[in-house]
Amino acid sequence: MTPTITAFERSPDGGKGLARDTRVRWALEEVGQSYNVRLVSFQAMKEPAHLELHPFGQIPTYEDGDLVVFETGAIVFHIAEQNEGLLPKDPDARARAITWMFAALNTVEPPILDLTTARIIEGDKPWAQERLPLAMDRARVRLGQLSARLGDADWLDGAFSAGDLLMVSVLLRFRVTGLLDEYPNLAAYVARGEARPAYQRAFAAQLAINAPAR
Ligand code: GTB
Repeated sequence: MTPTITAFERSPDGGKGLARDTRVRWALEEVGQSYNVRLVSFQAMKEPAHLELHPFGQIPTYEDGDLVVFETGAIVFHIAEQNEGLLPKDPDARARAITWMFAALNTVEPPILDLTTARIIEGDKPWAQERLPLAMDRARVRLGQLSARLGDADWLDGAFSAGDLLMVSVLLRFRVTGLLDEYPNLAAYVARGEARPAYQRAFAAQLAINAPAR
């Protein structure tokens, strides 16, 4: 059966690919799985029909027959488990790739979320100017550690995996802050991810929906 994912009816980023449906599209493209997209408005996301799929009223969701999965980590993991190409077969290499999936979402994504809160959501608060440099420095610590581990390797642990897919997706959100440019190997790593044909197809698909009207 062809799975259906949900995405913003119109993403606030205007098609930069930063909303989280892009990483799910990318995973589906990597494994060659076609998919349908159901677009939801901010209002519809909070209504009972969508809350039945996603208890927190967010996108993306993934439906395949009776199965409903939410949380991008779980969705990408499910896609990787059901198909070849995103997780190594060797059990130890597979465990390490899954470790990088968790690291991307649990250790590297939180500082960018914190930074987004400081820059945008609470950017007009009186304390914002004091808080921002602290959030930037916390992000630098994580990026520095990741940069040291990646070194001059192409991917985090051998061949490209779901761990890289999630890590690149998370790092892309740092680009607007300028922080990525401070770590040339991370900037090159992200560029390698973006150059993958599967990423390009995923990006184009979300852009087709979200590009601002001329
Ligand atoms: N942990 C969940 C996951 O990984 O699936 C987080 C899901 C999530 O935050 N979804 C967001 C959402 O539905 C969309 S992606 N938000 C609506 C709500 O909570 O009411 C977050 C996002 C939104 C916009 C941009 N942007 O404009 O750049 C980037 C990322």
